[in-house]
Amino acid sequence: MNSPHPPLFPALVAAPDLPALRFGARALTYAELAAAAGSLAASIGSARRVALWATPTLETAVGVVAALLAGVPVVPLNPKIGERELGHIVADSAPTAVLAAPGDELPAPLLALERTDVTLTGATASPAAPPAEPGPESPALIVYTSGTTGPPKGAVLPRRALASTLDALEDAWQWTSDDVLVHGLPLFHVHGLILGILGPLRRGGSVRHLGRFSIEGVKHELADGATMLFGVPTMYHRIAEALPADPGLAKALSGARILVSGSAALPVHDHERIAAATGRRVIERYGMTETLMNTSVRADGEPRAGTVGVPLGGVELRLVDEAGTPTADSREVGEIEVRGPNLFTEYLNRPDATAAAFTADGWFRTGDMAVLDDDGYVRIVGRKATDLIKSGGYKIGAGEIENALLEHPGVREAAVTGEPDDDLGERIVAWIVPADPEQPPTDAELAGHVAAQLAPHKRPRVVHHLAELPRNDMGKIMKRSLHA
Ligand code: MCA
Ligand code: AMP
Repeated sequence: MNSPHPPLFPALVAAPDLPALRFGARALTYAELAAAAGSLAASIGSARRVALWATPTLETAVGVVAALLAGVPVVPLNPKIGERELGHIVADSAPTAVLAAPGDELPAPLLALERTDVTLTGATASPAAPPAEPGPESPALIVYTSGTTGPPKGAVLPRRALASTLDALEDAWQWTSDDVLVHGLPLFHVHGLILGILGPLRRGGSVRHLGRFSIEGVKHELADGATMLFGVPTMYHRIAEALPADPGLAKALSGARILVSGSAALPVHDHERIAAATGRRVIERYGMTETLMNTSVRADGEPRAGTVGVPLGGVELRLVDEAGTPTADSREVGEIEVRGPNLFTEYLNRPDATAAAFTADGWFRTGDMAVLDDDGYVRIVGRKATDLIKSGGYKIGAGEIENALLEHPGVREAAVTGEPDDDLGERIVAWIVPADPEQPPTDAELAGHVAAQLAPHKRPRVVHHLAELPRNDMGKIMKRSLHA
């Protein structure tokens, strides 16, 4: 049957012999991927929604492609997720099945779901005719993202958003089927999964995933034919630190076609150290789970450290003041609002939050504060909500950590803030009033508690003990005075 909609991944049929995916020693061509994902798609086709145990493996890539082929919305899960956060996501997204690699041990909340193993064997047979392509508005992925308060919300991303963002990046980065991407990003967020796996597959190029980020891995792959590198600022910071003692790393980076950083701001100092050692300029792009990519420095444009470039094709961007009125002078700080085909549809089961996120005429309120250079380059200068922390490129809500800390029997009161960190951008700091000042919980115990309930990257790195939290007359915690 001919589908009225163009396929998300034309290369599955058009480029059977080309390499598609490589994770360590294991790799798939497009034909092998089409066969593995095609047969999995046939077996999950009747599912309403599937969860995906998103380990950094070939199986995760096959699982997400299969779900997209089948037109079944997929919810990627952090394999280090804690109990409370997993319970919330499973209850909220109500998947009917879970995809995992054979042998993966799944935690309790997933055991009640029908399990489908993602296998790669027998993947050399020629693919069956792919199912009809679902319509552009049908949901492709549901990606959970933190807010200032409450548990994470599921951003529903339609196929149209994936296609439009990846095609806008094709244009901005001159991204082609000849490109070979290397990265070691986690596969349960937009950056690693949508840009880092689905991006190369949409172009008909290939990706080599490192399993986990390492400088050695980056160096090896860039010296061995990889043309592009994606990373969060923490990764580029570690590269900048390693460069002086590692001429091989400088050489490998200088041979890359394009080095891209995103998920948080890359400090100008790291930009400069990398440029000085390699002669290459890292370019930044700016996105969000809800909006996919909004802006980027273009491959054919002027790289400008400290900026995230210009709006991508199809994306409208404006700055507004506190009243929501577009600023008259773009050199004044305003909140970034965006509109375009790259946007999500809604927060799952949260019409209230969805309504609050958009203006009446469809602009999405990003919460990011910026100014524009005279030629339209966007400079992000901060964030509206102080209760959102970006650590290692992960967005983390202070409220969810406070709630988890308050559940610990040794904690009477808790406040969470972010403070500058050279490596992580920001580190999570917990301020607690112990239930028993004589026997306060240890820092390691509190970090372990948060890691087990939420996720390891949400654990506090520093814990301060106070006799009481500073509060105003209304009883509200005055977080600004904590660091003082
Ligand atoms: C330490 N660990 C613990 C504990 N303490 N585990 C459990 N309980 C504890 N108490 C473990 C960690 O799990 C980890 O295990 C190891 O110790 C070290 O962890 P950590 O120090 O936290 O981090 P790291 O390994 O040094 O990671 C830095 C990183 C990482 C690699 C940069 O933060 C990262 O991958 N960031 C990427 C975030 C990202 O992709 N964001 C995109 C979302 P083990 O060693 O086993 O791992 S933003 C997005 O998508 C938007 C659209 C955008 O614009 O991109
Ligand atoms: P997330 O919700 O995890 O998708 O994170 C989205 C947020 O990351 C944005 O709202 C920005 O605050 C931040 N972000 C992403 N890319 C950049 C960048 N290149 N520079 C500064 N902040 C960024």
